[in-house]
Amino acid sequence: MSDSKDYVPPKVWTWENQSGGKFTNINRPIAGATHEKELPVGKHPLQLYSLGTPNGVKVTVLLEELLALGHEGAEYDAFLINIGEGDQFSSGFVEVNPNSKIPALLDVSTDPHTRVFESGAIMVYLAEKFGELLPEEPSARAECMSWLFWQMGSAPYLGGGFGHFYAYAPEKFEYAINRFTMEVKRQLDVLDQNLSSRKYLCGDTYNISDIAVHSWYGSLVLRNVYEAAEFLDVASYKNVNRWANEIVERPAYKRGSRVNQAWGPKETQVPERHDASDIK
Ligand SMILES: N[C@@H](CCC(=O)N[C@@H](CS)C(=O)NCC(=O)O)C(=O)O
Repeated sequence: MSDSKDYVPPKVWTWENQSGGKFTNINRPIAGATHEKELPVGKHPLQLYSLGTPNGVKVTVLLEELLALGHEGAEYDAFLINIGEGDQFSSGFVEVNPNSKIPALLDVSTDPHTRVFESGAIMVYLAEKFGELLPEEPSARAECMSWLFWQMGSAPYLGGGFGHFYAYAPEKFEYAINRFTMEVKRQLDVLDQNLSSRKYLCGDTYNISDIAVHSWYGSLVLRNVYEAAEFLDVASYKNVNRWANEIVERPAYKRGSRVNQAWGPKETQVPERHDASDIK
């Protein structure tokens, strides 16, 4: 890799000289499976193949909310997909998600089975299947969908942009860090202004958009993600902090946010979930 200030892009990019930076070993410019391997299937209606990252946690928190609401059909097996080891490129995983990213869901209670990929699509699928946490009235539904899609469109600037260049890139590029810091602080301000007059993102009622946005921006303000709490001055977003602190007190959040976690203190990890008692 040449020094960034001397780099002149070639006429046609080729897959070589990729070095440094976290995730370099799993990045590839081609889609599809790298190896043959079936996915395991458990005993419950819903089979989740995931990892406890913000995109994964959205789904496990929603599933725990649905179970808390009494929906037995939301019982799930959560299998661990180790993206650092390339599990997302197995033939079985690619059948459920051709995009090779967690989370991926297989609903085996339908005939034929239903595959769903993209965390936002999984959330809408589950909310519609159980008639929960997604308003039916058209304008309330539009507001919920707007914040859900806001999260899906915004978080890549936070994770893939800010987080990547602030925490993971092999060098600190001032231009990239400035560009993405500007955008992430603007996003935090969008949320903060919205939450200045609303208890939850859409008003008085908690819904899937809160779960989705919380997994990224709630964690960012509460958990020193990317060790950037001071750099981003996250404490100054008072309304986001108030909302985020309230959500982490929900029992379903406490349960779901631990599923598919294979790091942190051993006693809180729940790498796989096949029964409610797996989350102590
Ligand atoms: N837009 C997708 C993003 C999913 C995503 O980026 N997942 C990451 C982990 S958070 C992943 O599986 N990365 C593996 C890879 O890039 O190979 C979603 O929301 O489901």
